[in-house]
Order: sequence, then C-alpha cells, then structure tokens
Amino acid sequence: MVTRRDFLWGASAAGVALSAATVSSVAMAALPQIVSMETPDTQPPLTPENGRPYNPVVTLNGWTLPWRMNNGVKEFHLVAEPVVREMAPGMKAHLWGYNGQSPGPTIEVVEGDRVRIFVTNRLPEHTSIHWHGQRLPNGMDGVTGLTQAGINPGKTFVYEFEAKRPGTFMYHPHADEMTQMAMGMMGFWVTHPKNPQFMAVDRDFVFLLNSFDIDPGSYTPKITTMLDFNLWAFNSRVAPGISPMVARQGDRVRIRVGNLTMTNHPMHLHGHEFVVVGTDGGWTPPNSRWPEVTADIAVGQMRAFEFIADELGDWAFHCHKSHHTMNAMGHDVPTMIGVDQSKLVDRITSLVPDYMSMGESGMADMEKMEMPLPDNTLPMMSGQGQFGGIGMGGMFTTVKIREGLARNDYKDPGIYKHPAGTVAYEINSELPPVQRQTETPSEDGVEFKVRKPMGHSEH
Ligand SMILES: [Cu+2]
Repeated sequence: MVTRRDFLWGASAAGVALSAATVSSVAMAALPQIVSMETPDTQPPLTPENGRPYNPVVTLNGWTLPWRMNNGVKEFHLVAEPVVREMAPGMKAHLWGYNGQSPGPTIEVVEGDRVRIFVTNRLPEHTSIHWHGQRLPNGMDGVTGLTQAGINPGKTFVYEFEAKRPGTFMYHPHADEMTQMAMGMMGFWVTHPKNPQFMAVDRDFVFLLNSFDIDPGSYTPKITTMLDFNLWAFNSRVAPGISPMVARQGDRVRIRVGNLTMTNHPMHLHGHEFVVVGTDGGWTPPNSRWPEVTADIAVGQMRAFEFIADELGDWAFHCHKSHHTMNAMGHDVPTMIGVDQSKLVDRITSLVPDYMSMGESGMADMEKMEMPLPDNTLPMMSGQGQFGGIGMGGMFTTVKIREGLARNDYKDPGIYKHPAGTVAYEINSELPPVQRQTETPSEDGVEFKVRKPMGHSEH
C-alpha cells in the first residue's frame, strides 16, 4: 500500500508533476495503484492535472481519490477494508471503509467522462457498491443478487459507465447493508459540469452525515442498533474533531450534505441565509429556490445549499436536534435537575461503584466534567472556545469567515477577534420588579380578558 504522497497518477494536491514516462506500461496493464489515506485531516482540493478541467471540492475530514487516465478512461481503485478511524482526538473507532478511512475518498469526475472503478474486497464478507443517484446501465447499479453477484473476499470487480448527469451523488454497499453501513462504508461522488463556469462557486464543501453506536470504552460499532445511536458524525468525525469550513469574506460558498444515517437532520447555519440549489436529483431551477437557515435532510437524501459568506466570524453550523450535538452517553440517565445529590453519592457508590452524579442544575456540568472517563471515550459535550466550554459534540462545526484569505487557503484561521463592543456582555444592575400581567391589551388599545376556550362549539 502506498500513501497519498507516493501516488503517480491523475492528480496531485502537492502539485508534484510526474512525467508520463514514470508510469510503466506494465503498471498501465495492471490494476490502478491503491492510494490509501493515513490521516482524518481535511485535505486540500485536488486540482486535476489531466482530463477535463473542473473546480474541485473540499471533503470535510476527507480527501479525493486520485485516478489515472487509460486510453481516455478515468480509472479509480477502491479497496473495501477494515480501517481505524479517529473520530475526534482521544477516540478511535474500528470501522469498515475504503482506502484507509471511513468514509471512503470522494470521487470527482466530469459530465461525459468514461469512468472505470476497480473495487477490491478485503472484508471478511461479500460486498458491492451502489452508485446512488447515477444514470448507468442496470448491471452497474451495484445491488447484490439483483444486478450483480456479490464481490467475495479477496476478489476485485470492475464497474464502468459514463458519468452522464452532473451533480452530487453518494456511494455505499448494497450487500449486508445493516452491517456494512453501520460500520461506516460510504463515500461522496461529485460529477462536475462540462462547463466549469456553470454554477461555479468560490468554495465547495462536501460531507456525509453518519452515525454509530459505540459503547463508552469500546471500539467497534453495535451493528444491530436501529435508532439509538450515540455518535452523530460528519464523515465519521464528531465535534470537537470536525474541521471548520473556512471562507473568505464575500465568497460564494456551497455546502453539499448527504444523509446516510437512520433519521433526518435539520442542518442549521448561523448568521446567514442560504438557498437549496440542488438535491441528488439535480440542480434546483433558480425560480423554485427560497431562503432558509435550516434545511431538513431526510435519510438517503442530499442537499446542496449556497450562501454569500458576508458576515465575519466563527459561525456555528450544526444539526438542530439537540441530542445530535453530543457524544456517547447512556440514554437511561434520569433528569436530576433540582435534586441535591451530595449526600446520596457515597451511599450509592458503595452499591454501584461507577455511579456518577450529574445534572443537578442541568447538564452543563458535563462541559467541565473532569472525572476519569473509560479509555477511548469522548466527553459527552466538549470543545473549547475563546469564552469557555462550547458544550457541543456530535454534528457540530463552524464556518469561519475572514477577510482577504487566499483563494486556496483552507487552514483554520484560529479564533475570531471580535471588534470592540460587538460581544454580548454582563451588566451589573439591580433587577426591576416583576410586572405580573393578567390582562392583555389588544392592538387597538381596548383591553380584553384572557380566558380559556369554553368548548368545541366556539371554534
Ligand atoms: Cu441530527
């Protein structure tokens, strides 16, 4: 196996140009080289060095798979295999994925490209790949049993089709899906338009929503879980481990999100309105778009939305289901708000040694919880901001908007320096008395009594 730095074909993020002569005819005759990613860090966009030009995307905590051109055909090599994925610093998961990581690499092609994908199976059971949303011959659709035989362990299959429709797609197995998707097997696919000016944006971020059920202290997801997942992830990564999406002030930014969890996710952006410009069914006609600050993404769906990044700052971007912005916890934690537990703990721990008291005044205690956690377990809510604990895990990151960044600069610019007088502040002043209102003035100033509805006849 080789690292990304060693690959010879297709394209290079580092800009290392290699002559065609370095690729021997022997290599061209065999399968394309296997490129494997060793880090969960967000990789810079992979600028194409051959084939038709396009504006590359940035995969959040991911990367784009390099290819080789073989007689005009774009050839990729995906390897389905067990991987160790760091979900956030301090926690690694034993997942299944492709080419060293979960999710697999993003595949980027251009409308009209002839594409050949070699899929090698290094899993202990058969697999297949379904190319979600694509126009292709039925026999390339990747449904085990229905359109092809399963790819047995150790075997390599070839998929070949023309990338007919430009847009945003996903890939995942259609073989023992319950296991293979619960283990993290999925990836993103972008077919760029032939005309690079069509729907061009300054920054184009892509990622998948996925979820896992990994008991605190363990490494492997429970694959029979139907709904009660405890790790809610962007690309198999949870806050505070998710990269920020960095933009230059004034950039047109696109975020494409695919949902391969078992529930819907209302994705919410702070400080800006966006429009949904596309789904996995294609681009949305301009006259049918409307502004939103939250877009619900159902299971198996993709949404592409765009906004002008005109407000400087570190803006939260997260799923609006509050249990999806925290990390692993037991779901049988009782609500303890208002309960003084100080005298109870000693008595309970003599019976239940690992009993933790928490939640006396809400769950914010968890942000500063410094009690020892089991190995390989993330705090439920964590992340440090410049003003203290952020109290978020799971599906949470930031869009960091700064002035004058270079076009290709995706580095974390650090914390936002707020202009003087623009941060919410504490005021020390005596509270005024409470005015208890029992009568509500109507709009024209005539008062009326608030009363309860008397019955259905009044409706
Ligand atoms: Cu959610």
